[in-house]
Amino acid sequence: LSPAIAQDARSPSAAAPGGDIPAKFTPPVGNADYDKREMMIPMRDGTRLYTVIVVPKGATNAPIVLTRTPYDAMGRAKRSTSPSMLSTLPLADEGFVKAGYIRVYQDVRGKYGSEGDYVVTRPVIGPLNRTKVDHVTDAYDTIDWLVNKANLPESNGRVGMIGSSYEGFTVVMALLAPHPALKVAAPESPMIDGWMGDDWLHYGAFRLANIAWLGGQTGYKGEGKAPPTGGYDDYDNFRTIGSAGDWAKKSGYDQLPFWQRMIEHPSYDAFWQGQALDKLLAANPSNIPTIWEQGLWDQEDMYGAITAWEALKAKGKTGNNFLVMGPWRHSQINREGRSLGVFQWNGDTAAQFRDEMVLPLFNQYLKDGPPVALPAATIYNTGENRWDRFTTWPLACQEGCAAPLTPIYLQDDGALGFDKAASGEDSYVSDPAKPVPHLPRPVNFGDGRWGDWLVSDQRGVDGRPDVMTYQTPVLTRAVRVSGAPIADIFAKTTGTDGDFVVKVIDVYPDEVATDPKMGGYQLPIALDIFRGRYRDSFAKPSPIPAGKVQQYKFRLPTVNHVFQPGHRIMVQVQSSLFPLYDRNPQAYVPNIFLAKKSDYRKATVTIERGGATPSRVWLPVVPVDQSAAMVK
Ligand code: PG9
Repeated sequence: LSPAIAQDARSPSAAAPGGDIPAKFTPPVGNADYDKREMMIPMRDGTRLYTVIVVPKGATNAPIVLTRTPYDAMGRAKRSTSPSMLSTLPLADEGFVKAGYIRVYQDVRGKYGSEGDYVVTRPVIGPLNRTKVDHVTDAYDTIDWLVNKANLPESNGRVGMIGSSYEGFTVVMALLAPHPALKVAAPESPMIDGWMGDDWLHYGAFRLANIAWLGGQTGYKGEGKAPPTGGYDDYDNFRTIGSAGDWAKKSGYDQLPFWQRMIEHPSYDAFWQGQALDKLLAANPSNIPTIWEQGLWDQEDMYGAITAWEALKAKGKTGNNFLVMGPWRHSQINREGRSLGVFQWNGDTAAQFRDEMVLPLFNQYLKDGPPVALPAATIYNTGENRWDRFTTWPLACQEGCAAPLTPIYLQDDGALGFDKAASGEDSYVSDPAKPVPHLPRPVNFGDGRWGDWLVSDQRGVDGRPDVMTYQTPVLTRAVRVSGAPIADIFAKTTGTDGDFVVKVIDVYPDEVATDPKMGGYQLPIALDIFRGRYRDSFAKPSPIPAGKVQQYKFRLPTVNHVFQPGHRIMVQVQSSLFPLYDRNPQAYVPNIFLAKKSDYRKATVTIERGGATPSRVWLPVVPVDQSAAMVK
């Protein structure tokens, strides 16, 4: 140690008091072509929300695009540290940047830089939200501040909102009582109904895959961080522990208020109904031009966008209410859309959505750009690998469409066909100790397969004794399906509760010359799960009478697909899909979240075929040539 340094602690050579990390470090961005402002925008209750406003240098009269997020506004607005606005903002913003927009990201209350209390998908003010603020008021107050020239002189006073998933949910909330300056909206895979089919449950079956999200979101104030979890194989982690409630207890999640609220409401009661945004939209339909986006293989929010679009359509909103469904996983719309799993699409379909649909619509309403001729529904044709632009959608449905649904029946010896069999049954043992995995084991929710799992090859489970497989002969002509199939299963069980998983699958030819590894691939085009206790009422579950045939009828996700000649149509039926969904104990208990280990029982499930109880899937079969229903 040099004596001179040792003597004088204030020498520039000595470490500074407080250490080497300064409280604030802001390297100059050089000749940036933008100005990034961090603001605390006051809401009506005095709470201030952290907002990042990125303004192109020299902007005047520029429109604003707003995203409200629980996922770190600062991080969302920072793809890289660069003097270029294009490189700084995320890929999905490139079109807006090139068109001269002001881009705004805001932390929702209680998250990251924002003040206030965070409430998971905070419900609208009312019985489920006793405060005086919600995302409707926060969006309103934010827009009011942004269009005030004193705050943001560069703006033209017009705002569009965009965002995916939770960020899509905040867009939809803003539509319930919109600020007059909100001129256009793009909810992308928005969370609309957490019980029916988005994020938390599907027709009453709980999605274990989402449980860690809650820890990351609500375990700690401000910045999110996921609490520690257990072993690698989530199949074993969840199977050995018992119910979702047991897992939550072991992981400390029983301390989390949203978890406590959720397990009090396993059924579709006022808690879930009061938050269902399709219902709230139908009661408060807005006139704001809205483009709804959803992935055809969205593994998180498969239900919301199309249901909300349908709810508005039923209220007469047609000229300003647009649906786009692409060949995407959840939120893929923010990234590249050239492929999903092993499937390659016709170019970057996500960029096509952003550049050819969203941007022109935003330009029209925010910049007086030329009017855009968006069709009512733009849906990727996953069998012919191209976009279809429909003047009306769906092409076939139960009531009120140009074509009815066509039943395809489960037949003898694993056959599937348009003729009803005389009679017959198929039985399998559904054993909660050996549930059917949703992906080949080991399954770790963070192993990188989550995003693509809905297009995974179902041969992974085909052939298991507890998976019933039915398929048509090789098709000699193409079969087009355009709409939402409906599963309609008649079954009895030795248990008093049970789940039904139904999949509609496109089976590739045994040999695919252009891509040999695709030979025999079983591509699910629509699948979902239904919890049997809800067969008569979603709000009031009831035990299944053991040994008595019951009907399980539920809508499957929307498809726009052509089964090509040489392919087959397949339907699979099974009683678990694990660990994605929690297991049904198969013995009726009041609350499956709280089932005890001893409640889980094997059950023999018998699927009925033919006669008065013909298990079938109602398919939206229509002629292959639909050019008359399409915009060129
Ligand atoms: N699917 C996520 C989510 C949304 C809302 C509630 C819970 C989870 C998301 O991607 O934001």
